[in-house]
Amino acid sequence: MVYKYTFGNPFETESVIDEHDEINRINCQLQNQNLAFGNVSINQNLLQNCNSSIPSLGLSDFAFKYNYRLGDDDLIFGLGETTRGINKRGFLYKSWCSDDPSHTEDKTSLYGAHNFLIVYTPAGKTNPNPKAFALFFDYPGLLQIDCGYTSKNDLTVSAPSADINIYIIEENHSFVLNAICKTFRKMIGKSYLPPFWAFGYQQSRWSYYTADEVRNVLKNYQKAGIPLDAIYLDIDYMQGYRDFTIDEKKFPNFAYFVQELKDQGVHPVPIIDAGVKADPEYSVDREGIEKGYFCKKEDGSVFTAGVWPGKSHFPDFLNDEARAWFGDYYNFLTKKGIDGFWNDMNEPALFYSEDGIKKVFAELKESLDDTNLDINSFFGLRDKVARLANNPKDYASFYHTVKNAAGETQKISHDKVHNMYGYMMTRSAAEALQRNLPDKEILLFSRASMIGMHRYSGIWTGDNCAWWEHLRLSLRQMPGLNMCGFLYCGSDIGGFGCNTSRELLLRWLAFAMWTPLMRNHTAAGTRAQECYAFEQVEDFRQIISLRYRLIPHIYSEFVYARQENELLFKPLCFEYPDDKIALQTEDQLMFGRSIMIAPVVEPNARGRFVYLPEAMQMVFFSSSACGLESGLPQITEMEKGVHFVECEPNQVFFFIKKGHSVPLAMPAPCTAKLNCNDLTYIGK
Ligand code: MIG
Repeated sequence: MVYKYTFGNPFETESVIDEHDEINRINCQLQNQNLAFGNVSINQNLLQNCNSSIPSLGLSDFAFKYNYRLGDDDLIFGLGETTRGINKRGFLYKSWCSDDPSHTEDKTSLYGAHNFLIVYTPAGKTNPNPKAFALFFDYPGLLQIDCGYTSKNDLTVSAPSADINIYIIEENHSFVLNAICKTFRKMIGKSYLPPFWAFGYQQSRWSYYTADEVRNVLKNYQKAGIPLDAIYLDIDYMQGYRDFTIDEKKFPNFAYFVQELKDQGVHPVPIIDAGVKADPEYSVDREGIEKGYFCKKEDGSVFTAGVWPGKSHFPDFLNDEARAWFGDYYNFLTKKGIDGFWNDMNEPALFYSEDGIKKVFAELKESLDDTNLDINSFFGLRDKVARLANNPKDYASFYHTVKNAAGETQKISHDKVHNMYGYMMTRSAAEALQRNLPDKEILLFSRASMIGMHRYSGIWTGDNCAWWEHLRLSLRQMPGLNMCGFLYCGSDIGGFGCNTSRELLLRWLAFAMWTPLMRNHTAAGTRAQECYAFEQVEDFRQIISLRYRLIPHIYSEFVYARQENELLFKPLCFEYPDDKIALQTEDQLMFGRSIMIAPVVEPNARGRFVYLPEAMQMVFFSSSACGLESGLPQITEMEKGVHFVECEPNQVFFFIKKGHSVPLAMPAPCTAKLNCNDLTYIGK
């Protein structure tokens, strides 16, 4: 059963597209309301003010509050790309797409806004069967989701305005968690399907600065015999960070260069940034201004903020015409043979706004001669500058031009629809690519996202670090992302920030060989992170080769999950709902219909403890002689319970459920050379 509660006059997000008849629609006006689960209270006093912009993100009082009393044993799942565990209970999250490169566990927001969560009550003394319901807050602005943080048994979701749709999903099913996810996924529409080559191994760095550097990466991968399907072009391939331009000095004869790589099975994948450089000499900026397609300030002038290229303008992706206009520019690159893109900085990230920086400079000038700063004035000075970036005031200072339900044009301030920006940028690309190249499959993924965007692209999880904690975080994010519709996902393997280590990279690869997006990426200034940069390169070759051997299986599980609205990665308790240990397992996942993975995620480990919720077949790949690169793995039957499995960094193991088998191909240098007809089945 699905209930849809409508409060006020919500902004149409198109997150939900399948409004099937089984939805029970309840119009709540603007008053307190008991829902099927929990209740909503509306603060009429605050509501009066909520037509103006959000003054800051630190609001403690919200016009709209949803509350549900949690039982002591309840768990909370979902919330997509967020920090901490698979079970989200005990922390406070904020839905507000944020460019924050420090994903520490205290962070309330990352790049995505994924307002879907499930409350699960395992079977207990008072309820013989497990129970669950899910909530989806269809709302494009700031949302605070307090999962028993302020008060341990209160799930409280608050919003600054009361124009909101809430969906509640209830299912009666022995695998209730899975059933709920399926219903939700049906409501939000089928997930994006990338091209087959996008399941190959991909190498990135900020940046490979010249065509020759890219050629060199490819040559080294070939020399090491490590399979590869894509090399990324970060912002430095452009002319002065201008989207849809190529620096011909560094990348001469670009179309020829693209072909040269593709002839060797490797797709170059350029980055596109949300901010368009403010430059009257630059045609994209000129056209955007002429046509009125950039976001504007209250007085109608174009909103200007600094990002990579310096002062930039921000396409109004919420406007249908502007969206079509920007999307068509991707043609500039597809015409040169490009068939993959990554959209970055689309929260949108703002280093500073023109107005903001003027104000700070003026203030600094005033206090220029005061060198005797005490604790308050010193930190005040520092914060003035630090707070220029991604400032809530700036987000409230510009406007989108949108059509309302009656088809009339209206202005809406950005902060009210902030979380839709990356979603609509990516939709702009996806729709244009579909319109212009209807028969071509194109790789597309984005940094910022909201539910709904999963129909158009995948995501990567942004600027993580070369920390073991972030390997664990990546594992924990995958099931939540799948619940929210995002199937084509991955994290920067090896870590984006900080210097990685050989051991961390190997262990990370052994986990990421299961993620559909398998991309090694790192920041400017870090040590070389390409696999060939480390000792005993054969260890890397063997693990990546095993990924290729598994691609037929991974791809078919992906297609199945997409088709049937299933999860590719599941927490163990989704399949073993009555198992008390499975409920708490945060470092193992079910993959597809037949596999359980238990990656090693600790430094200096020679193996790890694994929990088997039932008897399974352990598949162990030790070296090329024992299945990693060719040949067959060792298979051992194992009983239900806890086991210690020894596993060196150059080894891989996983489990196949009894009665299932998994196909293995022979490795290939790239997906184009993979023979999916020559398969050997392991397990029985
Ligand atoms: O502010 O384009 O997350 O993957 O390498 C940094 C440079 C901008 C952030 C992305 C990262 C990319 C980087 N970008």
